[in-house]
Amino acid sequence: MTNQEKSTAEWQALDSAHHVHSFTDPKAMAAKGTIVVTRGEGCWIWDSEGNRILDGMAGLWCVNVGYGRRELVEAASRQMEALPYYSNHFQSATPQMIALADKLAELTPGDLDHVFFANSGSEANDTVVRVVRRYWQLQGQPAKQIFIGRTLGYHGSTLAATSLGGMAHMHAMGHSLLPGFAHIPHPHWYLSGTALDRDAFGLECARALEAKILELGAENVAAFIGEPVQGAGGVIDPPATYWPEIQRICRKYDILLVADEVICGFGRTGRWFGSQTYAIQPDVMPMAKGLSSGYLPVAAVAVNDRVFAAINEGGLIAHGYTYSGHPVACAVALANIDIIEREGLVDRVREEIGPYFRTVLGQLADSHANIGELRGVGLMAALELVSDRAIRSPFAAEQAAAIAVREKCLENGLIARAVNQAMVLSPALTISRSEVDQMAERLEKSIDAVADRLIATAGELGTA
Ligand code: PXG
Repeated sequence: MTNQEKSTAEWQALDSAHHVHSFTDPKAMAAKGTIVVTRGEGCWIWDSEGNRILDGMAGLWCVNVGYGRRELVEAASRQMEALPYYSNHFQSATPQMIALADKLAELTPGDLDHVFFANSGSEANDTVVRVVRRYWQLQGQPAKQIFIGRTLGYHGSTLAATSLGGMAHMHAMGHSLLPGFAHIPHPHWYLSGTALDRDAFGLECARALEAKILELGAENVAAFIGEPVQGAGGVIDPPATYWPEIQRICRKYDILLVADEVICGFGRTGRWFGSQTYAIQPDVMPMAKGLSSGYLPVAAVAVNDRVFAAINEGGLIAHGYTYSGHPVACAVALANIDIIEREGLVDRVREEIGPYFRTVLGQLADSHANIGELRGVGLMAALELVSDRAIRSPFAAEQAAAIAVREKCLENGLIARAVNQAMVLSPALTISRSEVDQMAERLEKSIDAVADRLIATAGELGTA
């Protein structure tokens, strides 16, 4: 029997015996078994039972050009034949890594013209910590080491990336918050319950950065890091006033600004980078995911002339990964960027499918009593589930409303993400209008199925 011929039950038994899943509660999963995904085409995946499922998350916010792209398979195969591996350590390079660095210098805004390679967003963010601290060391300011991030920020799962992020449950696992990392509140207007309007709230949140810098001493602060739109935190799109004020404060106190583009990059927000959507000019920009549309692991950190000039003068760069700039991954990333350019996917998100996506989800949000807010930009959105939208009351936490909706979505042939009490969608940039319609229909049906039950339970529990 070949591997492909195993039954779902056999896969699931082997899975629970030997495979430790990421971001999964093993006991919660064991009861029903993992979903075994076997094939993908466009915005659709198939499971081992033959079910065809609409992937509303483009994998994990990454398959920007959709599944099943022949060009990417061919780019990988050509490169594997010519040269499957060579490194960029010790003064060597391959044409693919040089060409990709050049292309990223062209696409990124301003003078972010110098690129380090890594293999994941987490590694890219570890690189950020080492490179930024090195920069200040070379500037004769070695005390500038602290990074300021945000609550609900997500920057990856290595120790440094976990510390940059503001996920309390991740900090709690195995003492993972390192010294030298601080956090300010995230700018979530709707759930903050603030009496301020969005713009005033945006300024208030940004000024928390100034207060934190003054508390820690600017002479000790290396950088502020933020996702242009917080993705894993629940698609927290900041008020228009937020980023300009953050930028002003970083400049005033000479703090480097790091824009984590791992989710927002490569068209997701309707520009090549979220920094362009929000008019941010970062000094350092980590990116991954959409860089290769997830076909192979590859990540990059672009730094500006100022940071590079110091590093360039500083002697040996004592940093790097065996697979930094892997030639097959770089060849695939180049072919992927070529598809995004050729098919005009960034403009499509900004001008056509992004507005359509938001209109359709907006109609759902307006008409549904259990949706309090639609938020997002481009092709990323969250719908906040509420038991009573007049008073913005969430469902009781123990009901895990969003997880129940997510499971119902899967039964209804849709992958959606549940974040706290929000349903999150982030489909491939190639999604068609009719697929957007199907996504909204399946989501609505799933919310309806769950909300009736939850409200009844809430009544019994006496919670609103
Ligand atoms: N930065 C950001 C902004 C991310 O979203 C990373 C860094 C880390 O990338 P790697 O490649 O190391 O995973 C991410 C990853 C979720 C979810 O809950 C989001 C991510 C990963 C896993 C789950 O939606 N983003």
